[in-house]
Amino acid sequence: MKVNDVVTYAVEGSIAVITVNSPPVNALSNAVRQGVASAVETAIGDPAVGAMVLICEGRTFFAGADITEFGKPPVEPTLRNLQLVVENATKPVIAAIHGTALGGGLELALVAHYRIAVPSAKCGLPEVNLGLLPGAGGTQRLPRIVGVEKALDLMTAGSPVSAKAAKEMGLIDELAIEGQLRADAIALAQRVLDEGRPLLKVRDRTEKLDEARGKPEIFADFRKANARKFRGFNAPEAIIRCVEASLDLPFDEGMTFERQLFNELQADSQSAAQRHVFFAERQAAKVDSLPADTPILPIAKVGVIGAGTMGGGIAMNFANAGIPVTLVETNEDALFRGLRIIRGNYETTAKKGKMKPEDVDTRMGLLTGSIAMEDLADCDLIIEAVFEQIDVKREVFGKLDRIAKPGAILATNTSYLDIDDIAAATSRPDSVVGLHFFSPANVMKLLEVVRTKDTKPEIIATAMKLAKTIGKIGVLVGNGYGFVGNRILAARNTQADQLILEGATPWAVDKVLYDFGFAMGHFQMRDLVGLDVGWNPKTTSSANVREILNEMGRHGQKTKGGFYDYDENRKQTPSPVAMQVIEDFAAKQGMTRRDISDAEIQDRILFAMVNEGARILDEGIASRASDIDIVWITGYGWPKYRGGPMFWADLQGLPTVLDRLKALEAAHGAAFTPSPLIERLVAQRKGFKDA
Ligand code: T1G
Repeated sequence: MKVNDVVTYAVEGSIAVITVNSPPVNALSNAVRQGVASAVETAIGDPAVGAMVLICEGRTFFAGADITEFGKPPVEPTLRNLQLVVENATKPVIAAIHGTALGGGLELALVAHYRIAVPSAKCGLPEVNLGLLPGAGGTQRLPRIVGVEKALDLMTAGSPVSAKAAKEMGLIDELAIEGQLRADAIALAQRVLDEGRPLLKVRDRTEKLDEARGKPEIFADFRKANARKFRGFNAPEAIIRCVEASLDLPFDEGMTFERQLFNELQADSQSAAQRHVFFAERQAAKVDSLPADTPILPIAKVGVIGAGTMGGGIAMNFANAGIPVTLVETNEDALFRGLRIIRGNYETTAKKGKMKPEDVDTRMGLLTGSIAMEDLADCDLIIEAVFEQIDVKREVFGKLDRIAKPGAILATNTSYLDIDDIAAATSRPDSVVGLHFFSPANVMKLLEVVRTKDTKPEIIATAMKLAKTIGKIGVLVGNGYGFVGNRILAARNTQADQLILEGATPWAVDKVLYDFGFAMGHFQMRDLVGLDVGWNPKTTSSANVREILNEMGRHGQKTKGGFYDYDENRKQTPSPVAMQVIEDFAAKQGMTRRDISDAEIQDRILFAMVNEGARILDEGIASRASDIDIVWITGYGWPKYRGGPMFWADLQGLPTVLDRLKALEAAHGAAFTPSPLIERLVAQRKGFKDA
């Protein structure tokens, strides 16, 4: 019978089956919680029922609390009160898991008396990814069922474990046969009844906690081992403190402690930022301007031109997804070198246990080398990753146009060049698109999909779908200088270069960005990428500090010297040589250096980036402020707990941003001339999220 729109109740023999069907992921919304509570109470009151199964239809068991309800007034039964109904049921409750039992979904399964899952299921507590902690008893029950150390790993990693691993650690009791979860769950419920098994409550189990008692080093070692990974994030430390409480406090007091820390995290801007990122990532995959029925073209075979760092990395993405690739180079030496590097990358990954050794040959088997572009004639998609010069790109595309089959997608991996200009070298500009990968291309998640003025809808739709297929986060951007990411990086470059001439040191600038949450500072990143990227020894003229450093052979980390000096372990130290170059160059410019505060460094860099983001939005190069956030979080290491440059600006308040920009414009010129979009939004009392 229907309990409500999303929950049904049926009785098979003496087993009640409570089924939830609330697409897309059976999140524990108000309706789901109300329906399940009502059904459990019905089963308890039904004399024909001896035990009950809680199961979901659709793609997954409950995937967690309903994130869209966060911040709204609680509606009974809250998740915790629903858990009490289940945990105190006088008849056994069996949780039947498929898909991904996550967050509150797994926490609900933990108050059932037994848990069964199909082998393809996964279980996890990913709240840490939202800047939260498992707030429905996960931090108190998980250590009791899998032990303290596994609980710490599971809850701070935020990634799910397989059903097999879950069974091995005691998280679930049985594995069902794939495809017959319902039947196996009913059978388990019947066995629990027939065998008179006890109504096991996880909250009452202490054997796993006892193993950790008197071992404070577990927590000290865990904190030390993860200090770098957790740096700046509030949630992981809160989770560790809750697990410590599970040892030190009686269960109910532990629950109170968990609730207190959960509420603190939920109210914190870090969680708001990380929830923003969760939805922004999913939004970025949607192209509002494309009709839903836009055809997706089949990509059965890919061609990549250029087997260098970028071309090789790009080719790996497709081989990883099982798509055959023809990799073209100009000569055999370059081709074989490129293939050797790819094989080496795979062998390193396999040695780290991140892929099966046999997969190295499987994936290499998908790569065909060639020195003839004619071999790309049957490819559905061809990506060029050749030298970043417009003439070279145009020549390649002109040739491609004559070779590629009708309907093929012609893509360029250019970082800065005008793709309209490249497309004009072909007779099919509407089939040309930018696929801007980030180095290392087989690792970095971000893929800027660049539309030109002519790129046709099916090419855009296909490219966005392809991003997902190869495990990237695709963001559709317009064709403008530096697209989105590099254009904002250029704004940061300008301020950073200016600041070190005016009196700041590169290490002071880097520390401000590191303390803000970036994994590395600006100059450290430039040393890593290489100061000689885009530098031409033939035309260099000591026009700026970077050129001078290059002329001195200081190309960055790879030459053990750039802005920093590097030892054999690549540990960097501030370089007196680089500092002298900066001071001499500033003097030559007639500049008098001054002390510059960290606050000024941060303001000038971050507000210049925000202002550039606003210009990008105003010009339509990005269609959402949140897309810009995703670009900078996934492509450039903007700290996720700060939500991205546009989210961070909204957090400061656009009126404040506008005031600071005006002050900075007065002191430092046009880079800070407020984008008209910011002025409009302030006048309308809106934020970037409304843009
Ligand atoms: N609440 C609301 N909507 C959700 C949701 C959730 N928990 N999870 C996913 N969606 C939506 C998502 O926005 C998208 O919507 C659609 O479902 C498909 O998602 C008390 C407080 C489950 C692995 O963190 O990891 O429980 O765009 O595109 O790639 O301790 O979604 O289609 O309109 O991601 O197949 C904890 C988050 C919550 C799990 C499926 N749970 N979700 O991945 O599809 S906090 C999570 C995921 C909590 C308790 C705490 C993934 C997925 P639309 P999708 P997918």
